[in-house]
Amino acid sequence: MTKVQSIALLGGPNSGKTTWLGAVANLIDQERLPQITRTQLSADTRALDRFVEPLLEGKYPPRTPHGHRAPISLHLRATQDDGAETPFMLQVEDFAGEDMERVFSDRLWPEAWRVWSESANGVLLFVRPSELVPLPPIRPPAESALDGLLGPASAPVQIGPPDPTAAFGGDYVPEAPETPRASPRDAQRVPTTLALIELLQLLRAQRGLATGVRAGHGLRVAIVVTAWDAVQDHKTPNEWLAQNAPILEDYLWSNFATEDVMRFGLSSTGVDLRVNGNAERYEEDPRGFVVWADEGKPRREPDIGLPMRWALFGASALKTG
Ligand SMILES: Nc1nc2c(ncn2[C@@H]2O[C@H](COP(=O)(O)OP(=O)(O)O)[C@@H](O)[C@H]2O)c(=O)[nH]1
Ligand SMILES: [Mg+2]
Repeated sequence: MTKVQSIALLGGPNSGKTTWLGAVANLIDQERLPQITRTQLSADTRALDRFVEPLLEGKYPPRTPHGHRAPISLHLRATQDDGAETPFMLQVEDFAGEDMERVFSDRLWPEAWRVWSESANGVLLFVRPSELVPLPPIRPPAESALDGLLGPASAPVQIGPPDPTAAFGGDYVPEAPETPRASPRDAQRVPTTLALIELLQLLRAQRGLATGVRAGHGLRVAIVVTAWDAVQDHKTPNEWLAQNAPILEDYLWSNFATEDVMRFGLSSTGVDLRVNGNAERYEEDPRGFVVWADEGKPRREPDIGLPMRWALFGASALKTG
């Protein structure tokens, strides 16, 4: 018997995982998700209902309380155009900030991560733009970015005549203002792109792949930029990632075959349900959409299950629609 394929959905807290799962489950139940059906009802069905119910009322599922997060596995089946049926398992895992910090500080992987990382045939990595923790800036931020944070800026120091003591009086100190120092109270969070790269490094290590080797290895990686309905100034997720996650793009380029990597923009709910009037709109038509770049041009489909089918079948999944 062939091994059941497995797709891992990973993302930090608030990256949109629960919303997507709830929306997918809702559409499957209504038989409105192209080519995807459920094969088994399991204990996870109840967990899933908790995500679906708020969506049916046009609300985002409540945040999973800390400490109650548990991995979820769904047994699904994809049916291709030729009728071939592929059963697969969708495994969903939060990577909490503190788990990620331990990975970086102690090189310790949570046991659960090892389990899915060994079996995954494909991964969906969720990134929500408003939750992106950026890399620390290389250059000091522009003065204008510090407005309000540091209080009013001091008057620019003039070099050469006129004599500064004339303008500032006897208290004038001829020194450039000090650069603010990092303090222990500053929030320390692992930058999102580094966390994603680290997860991909784990997947590669499980497969004995050295860094910088671009071998064909049967592992597809979909980077899914969520809440895409809120992204205004980029036409494709490729453009957004190139601008906001260049280090991740470099890493993907040097470690994966191009056909094994795909970028999606995903809106699980199509609109922001928190904006007036949108909840009613969503209740009438609970469809979201997916956007991807097709030879550089944006393509859009209402099929939010597409990233899953791409992870299973690759480019052939994108021909439908
Ligand atoms: N505009 C918009 N916001 C979304 C969408 N999906 C999720 N969100 C927002 O992201 C928040 C966190 O989503 P959630 O699915 O709970 O993230 P999780 O922690 O990864 O499970 C939600 O409460 C929404 O505010 C979407 O498709 N569009
Ligand atoms: Mg969640």
